[in-house]
Amino acid sequence: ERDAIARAEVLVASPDRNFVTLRLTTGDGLVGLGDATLNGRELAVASYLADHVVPLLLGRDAQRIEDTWQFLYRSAYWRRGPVTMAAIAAVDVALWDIKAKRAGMPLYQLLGGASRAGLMAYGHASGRDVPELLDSVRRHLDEGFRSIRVQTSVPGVRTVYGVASQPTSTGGRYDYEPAQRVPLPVEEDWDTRAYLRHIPTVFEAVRAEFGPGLPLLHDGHHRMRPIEAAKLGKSLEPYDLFWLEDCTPAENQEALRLVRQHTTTPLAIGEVFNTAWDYQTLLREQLIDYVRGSVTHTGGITALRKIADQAAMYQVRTGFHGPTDISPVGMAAALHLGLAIHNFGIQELMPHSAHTLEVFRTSCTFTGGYLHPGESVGLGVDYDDEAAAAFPYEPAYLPTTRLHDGTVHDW
Ligand code: GCO
Ligand code: MG
Repeated sequence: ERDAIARAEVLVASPDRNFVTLRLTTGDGLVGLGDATLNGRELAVASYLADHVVPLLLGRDAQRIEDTWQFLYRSAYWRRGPVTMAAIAAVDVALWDIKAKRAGMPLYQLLGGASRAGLMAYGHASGRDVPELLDSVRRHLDEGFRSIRVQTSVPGVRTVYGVASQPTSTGGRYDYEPAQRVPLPVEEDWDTRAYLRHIPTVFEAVRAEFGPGLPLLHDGHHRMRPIEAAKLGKSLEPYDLFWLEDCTPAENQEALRLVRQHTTTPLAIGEVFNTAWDYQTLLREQLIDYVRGSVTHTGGITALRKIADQAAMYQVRTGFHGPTDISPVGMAAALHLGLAIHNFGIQELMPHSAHTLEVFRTSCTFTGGYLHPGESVGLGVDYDDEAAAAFPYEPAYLPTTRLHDGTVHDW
C-alpha cells in the first residue's frame, strides 16, 4: 500500500523553545511534517494527536487531504478551539508535504504556482526607550528588513510584552521570546491611558528619523477596549501605519465596527483565531484589512486557504502570524501558501535560533527583505532526530498582565 499512512509520530523538542511536530510516513517511505506547536500548552496538542488522532490515521490514504480534514473536524463532534485546530493543522500540512513530494514539486507549485517573486517580511524592532528603539530599527534595516513592527516601553509601566528586555541577543537583534521557562507565568503590568498618550510620540520620532516611506506596524496585543482602540487608530493616522494589530480582543467581532467608524488606520487581526467563523463578521462587514491567522493555528493550509479566498472577495489581504512559536515547518507552510495566493499582504518574521535551525533544516531563505520557501520538493523542511534528542521538552509559560490595582488584564 504505497499511499497508506504507515507511521505517525508526535515529536516534542525544545531547541531554545518548545515545538511539537507531527511526522507521517507512507507505505513507500514518503515523509510529511506538520507543526502542532501551541505556545505554553504544547503537551495538550501532543496528547490530542498521539492519543486520539494517530490511531485514526494509520492505514488511511495519505492522498485524501480534504476528506481527512473533514473527517477529523466533524468526527470529533467537539469543533474548533486552538488544541483541536492545531492538531488538524499538523495532519493537514504533513499530508500536503507528502502530496507535493509525490508530485515531485515544491508545495507552492501544487497550490497554483508563484504569484510573486518573494514575500515581503516585517521584523520586530523594540526598545526600552526611543534611542534604543531607533537603534533596533536601524539594525533591522541593516539585516535587510524593509518593513518594521515598532513596540516600546511605556513610561510608568514596568514591563511591556513584546519589548526585548536585553538590548542584544541572537544575531545582534533586539529579540523577545513569547514564552519563558519559568514555573509560573511572569507577571507584567499595564496602563492603557499612559500607553495611549505615549505611542503617538514614539511613531513621531520613528517617522522623523526614517522618513515617510518605511512601512511601520504596531501590535496592540488585545489590550484595548473598542473606544480606546478607536482613539489610538485616530492618533496614529499622521504616521501612516501599515497596520494596527489586535487592537481589541475581538472575541466580540462587532467591537471592530466601532473602531472602524473612527479611523482609517488599517486593522489586522486573527493570530488567536482558529476557524473561518472567527472572521465572518469582520470580513462580511469589511471591518479589517489583514487576516493574521497562521497555518499552524487555523487548521492547516486547507482551512487557511479558504479564509484567504473569502478575504479576497473584500480586498482583504493576508499577514500570517510568524513568531518564534510557529516552527520552521509552520513557517514553510505559510510561505508556500503566501507565495501561491493572489491576496498576500505581508509575512511576519521572527527569526529562529541556531539551535532551532539545527533540528529543523529548512530551505526557506530571507534576502533583500523578502522570504522565499525555496525549491526543494514538498515543504522543504527536514527534521533531525539526533539534533532534537539534545533538546528535551521544558515547561514554559506565556506571561500574564495586571493593572496597577491588581486586576488581571488582557495582554
Ligand atoms: C505577534 C504576537 C506574538 C504572540 C505569541 C504568542 O504578533 O507575533 O503577538 O508575539 O504573542 O506568538 O505565543
Ligand atoms: Mg500579535
